[in-house]
Amino acid sequence: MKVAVLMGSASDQARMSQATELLGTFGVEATEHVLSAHRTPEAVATFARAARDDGYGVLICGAGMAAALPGVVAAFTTLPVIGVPLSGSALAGIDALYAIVQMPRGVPVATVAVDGAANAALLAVEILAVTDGDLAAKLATYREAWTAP
Ligand code: RP5
Repeated sequence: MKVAVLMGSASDQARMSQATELLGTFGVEATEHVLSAHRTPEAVATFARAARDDGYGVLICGAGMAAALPGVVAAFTTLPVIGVPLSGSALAGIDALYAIVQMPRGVPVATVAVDGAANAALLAVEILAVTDGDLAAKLATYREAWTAP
């Protein structure tokens, strides 16, 4: 299954591409999309509604400031959505963190750290690895190398 890496602006790309690159090292196909909850809401809905049928297993959404993108995407799909709050605003990402992490009951978004795109990728791999033994083995190897003293 593929992973989609969505972001609210092209200005988010440098930080969100960390997720795309990390997914690639695990052999997970990842596609990047600039889609905005406030500038292109119809396109966001269209993408999210079709994502399961299009072969996606997890959707990673990075956004800064009011950061509605992850929640809006989650409203249109029951695929797991991982939100990445992005810094760069006058409030240094606290605004995006609060917006993304405080989803009301019923429509969850799993939230990682501010600028935590790499962990979003690892969490996506962990989700896909629940039903993919090869991927689980790669994760075990990665974790072993990462935590080696
Ligand atoms: C959000 O507003 C984007 O995710 C970005 O982090 C922030 C600023 O967007 P631009 O002004 O670069 O378009 O929608």
